[in-house]
Amino acid sequence: MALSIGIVGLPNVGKSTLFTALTRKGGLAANYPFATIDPNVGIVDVPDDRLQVLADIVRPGRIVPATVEFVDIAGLVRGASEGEGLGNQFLANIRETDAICEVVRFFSDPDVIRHESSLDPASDMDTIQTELVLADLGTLERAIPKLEKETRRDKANASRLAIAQRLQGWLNEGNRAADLDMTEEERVAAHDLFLLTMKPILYVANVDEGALDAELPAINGAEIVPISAKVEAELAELDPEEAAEFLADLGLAQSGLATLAQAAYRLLGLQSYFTAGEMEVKAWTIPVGTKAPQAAGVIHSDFERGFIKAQVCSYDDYVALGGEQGCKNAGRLRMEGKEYVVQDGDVMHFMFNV
Ligand SMILES: Nc1nc2c(ncn2[C@@H]2O[C@H](COP(=O)(O)OP(=O)(O)OP(=O)(O)O)[C@@H](O)[C@H]2O)c(=O)[nH]1
Ligand SMILES: [Mg+2]
Repeated sequence: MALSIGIVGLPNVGKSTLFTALTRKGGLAANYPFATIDPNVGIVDVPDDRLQVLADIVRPGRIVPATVEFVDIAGLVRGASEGEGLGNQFLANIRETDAICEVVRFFSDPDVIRHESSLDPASDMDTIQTELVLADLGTLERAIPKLEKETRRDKANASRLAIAQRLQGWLNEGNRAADLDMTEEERVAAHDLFLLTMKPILYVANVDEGALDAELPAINGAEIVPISAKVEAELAELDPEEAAEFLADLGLAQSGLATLAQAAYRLLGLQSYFTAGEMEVKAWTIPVGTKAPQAAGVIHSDFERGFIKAQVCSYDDYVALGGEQGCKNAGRLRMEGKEYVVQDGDVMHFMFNV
């Protein structure tokens, strides 16, 4: 299952421009079929230069990158929870995503009209936070009576009700659900409420072309990734060589989309390991700290259930020693068991028995 990210922001800040650039890029990428489930959902490759390096060694039939699913929705405005603008019904489309990416307008183009509730980045971010919090309060208002009923029927539900009530108080003070002090167990219960402010959030500053290399100060304590949606839209039209040239002209090492995908990985504490064979070289997404059996389970639940051991080569060794045989000859091919914590870039081969 691909990691999924919902895009939010005020109207006219460049959400759809960025989304279109993202998905067009995905459409061009070599092997993953760009799957549009509906017009507002796009699956995008996570750029990772290491895949090509591995492919140059293994010469596989294909390269399969990790993917991220982006969901584009209409702009939120101040008062959306009370039906202003298009209201906030479409927030339902992003309730089940893993994270939220908020696009904030930094570009100056006077031809692009600012929505009346848009002033400057800091206040725009406050507006969106308020609307997300209000949407969550609406969710809780519907969930709590149900949980009360369930608790009357079965006392085992009391803890779920209690965390919902605590969250309600916390959100009423304007806070994000994720910032509430919760036990691991409460977090799991809270997760079932599908609150938007429970999700990790990533801020994208949609900046002017000329401001791409400028350092952005943290706003409201949040790290913010500068991207030009306009540049990304142009890049998405180019073939790879032209795109590289264009990026070089702008003084950039990689596209904003690559930066965005990487930032999402970092935010969510994710990393990749690889499988490399004749058929394919493939990146698999796992949370940092995942042990070998669970990492195997990302490929197939049987791999986890019947896990015996994993043959592991670090990415650096694999590349330096020219592949699996080279690692073996140099004694750098390791056999690891159930407790092995998979490292970013590990080239893995699982042995299992079901
Ligand atoms: N100059 C400039 N214009 C941009 C940039 N990004 C988007 N625009 C323009 O801003 C307008 C709105 O862009 P959209 O991507 O449709 O904005 P949106 O956030 O999806 O808006 P809603 O769907 O209405 O909420 C379009 O005319 C874009 O061409 C940018 O980086 N620079
Ligand atoms: Mg849009």
